[in-house]
Amino acid sequence: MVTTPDYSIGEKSAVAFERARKLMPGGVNSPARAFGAVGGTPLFIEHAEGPYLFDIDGRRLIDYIGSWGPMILGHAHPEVIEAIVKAAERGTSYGAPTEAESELAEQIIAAVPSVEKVRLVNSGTEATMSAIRVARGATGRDKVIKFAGNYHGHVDSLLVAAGSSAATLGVPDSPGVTSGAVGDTIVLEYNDCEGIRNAFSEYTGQIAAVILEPVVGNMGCVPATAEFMKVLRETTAADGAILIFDEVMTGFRLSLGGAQQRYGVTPDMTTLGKIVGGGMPLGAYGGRGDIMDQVLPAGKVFQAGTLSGNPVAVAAGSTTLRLLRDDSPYDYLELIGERLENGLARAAAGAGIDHQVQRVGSMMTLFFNPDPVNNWTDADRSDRDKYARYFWGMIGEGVYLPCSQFEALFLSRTHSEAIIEETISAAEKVFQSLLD
Ligand code: KE4
Repeated sequence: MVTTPDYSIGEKSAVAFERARKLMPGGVNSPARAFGAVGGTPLFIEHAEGPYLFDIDGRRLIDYIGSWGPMILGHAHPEVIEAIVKAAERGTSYGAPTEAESELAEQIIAAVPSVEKVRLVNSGTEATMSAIRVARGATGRDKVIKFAGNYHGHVDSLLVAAGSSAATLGVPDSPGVTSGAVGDTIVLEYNDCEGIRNAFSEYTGQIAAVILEPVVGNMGCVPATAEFMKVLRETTAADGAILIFDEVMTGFRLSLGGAQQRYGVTPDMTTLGKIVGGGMPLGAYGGRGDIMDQVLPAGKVFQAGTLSGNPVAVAAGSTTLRLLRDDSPYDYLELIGERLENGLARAAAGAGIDHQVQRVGSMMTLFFNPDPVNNWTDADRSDRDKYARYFWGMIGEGVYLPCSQFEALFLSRTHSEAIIEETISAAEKVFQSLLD
C-alpha cells in the first residue's frame, strides 16, 4: 500500500480534483498525471515559466517533469510563444500543405542521422503506431519485437509489458487490448543480447521490426549497453528486419541528433515527439527513403491525420529546433545533469539509503534499489513506497519530481546552477526524513 506523508496539498487543487473526477476518468487526461503511484491529489497548475510551475494555490515549484520531456528550453520560451501567436493569427489549420511543414521536415532530416524522409503526425503514439504499420507493410512480415518496460504510447500492439503509467499502474496488459492485437508482438528483456539472437533464430524471416527506447525513460532511466545496440543493429540487418528507435523522449534531448547520434548507431526508422513539437501536439516518424516511400500517397501503406503538420504546432516545433541548433544547450545540460546526479547520490549515500542514480545527459532517475537497473526485472524490485515518500517530501520542499519511480526526470536550459544546489539541499533534508 502506497503511503504518503502527512502533506496537505492546497485547498484549491483538492476542490479542482473533485470537480475534474466527476467529468473525466480519474480527473485527468493522461494517467501519468494522476499521482496513482505516489498517492494523494495531483497539483493543478495555473501557469509555468522557465524552470517553474505555479499551482492554483499560488505555490512555486521547481519543475523536473517539463511536460514529460518537451520543455528542454524551459516553459513559455518567449521566441516559441511568439512563433505560436504569429502562426495562430494566420489561421490555426488549413488541411492543405504549407512550406512551414517542409522547413520543419528539413530541420528533422538535417539533425537526425537515420531520417531521409519524414511524416509529421500529432503525438508519439501516432508516430510509433504508424512506424510499426509501415515496417510491416514494407517487409510483408507480421511479427514485432519490443522490450519489457519500454513504453511506446497506447497503441494496442505495443501496449504489452509497457512502461510509464502502464508499468506504474500495474496494468501492462490493458483490458481492451485483444489477444489478436498482440498475437504478433514478442516481448524480450531489455539489454538481453542472447534473447535477441534466440528470437531471430526462432523467427527467421518473420520479424518486421524491433522497436526500442535506445535510452529507456519509461521504467526509469535505463540506457542500452553498447553490446546490446551492436547485436540489435547486426541481427536486424542480417535478417532484413527494420530497426526502429523510439526517440519520442530522447530525440533532441540527448543531443540534436538524439540517442542515435550520441551512440553512433543508425536505425532504419525513428519515431519522434515531445521536443519536436515544442510543447504543442506534434510527433513524427521517418527513416530510410525506400521505407518511407511505402507510405500513402507515395506508396500503399495508409496513414493520415486531419491536424498532421498543423501550422501552429509546426511553428512551435520549428522554432524549438532552430534554437537548439543555433544555441546548443547540450554542454550546459551535461554539466548540470552531472552535478544533480552527484548531489543526489551523495545525499542518499549520506543518509545510508540504498539507491542507484542512472543518468544520460539531461534525463535521469534515482531508483530506490540496492542494485544497478538494467531491465524491467531489476526496475520492478525498486522500493515504490520509499519513492512515494521521497516524492511528497520533495513537493514539501518546492521540488516537483516525476510522480512515479518508473519515469525519468528532465532538466531544461533554464535550470540554473543555484536551482540545482537548492534541489540537492532539499534532497538531503528529505532523505533524512525517510529514515524514520
Ligand atoms: P505520446 O502519445 O504520449 O505523445 O507519446 C507516447 C510515447 C512514445 N514513446 C516514448 C518513448 C514515450 O516516452 C512516450 C510518452 N511518454 C510518457 C511519459 N513517460 C508520456 C506521459 C503521459 O503518458 O502522459
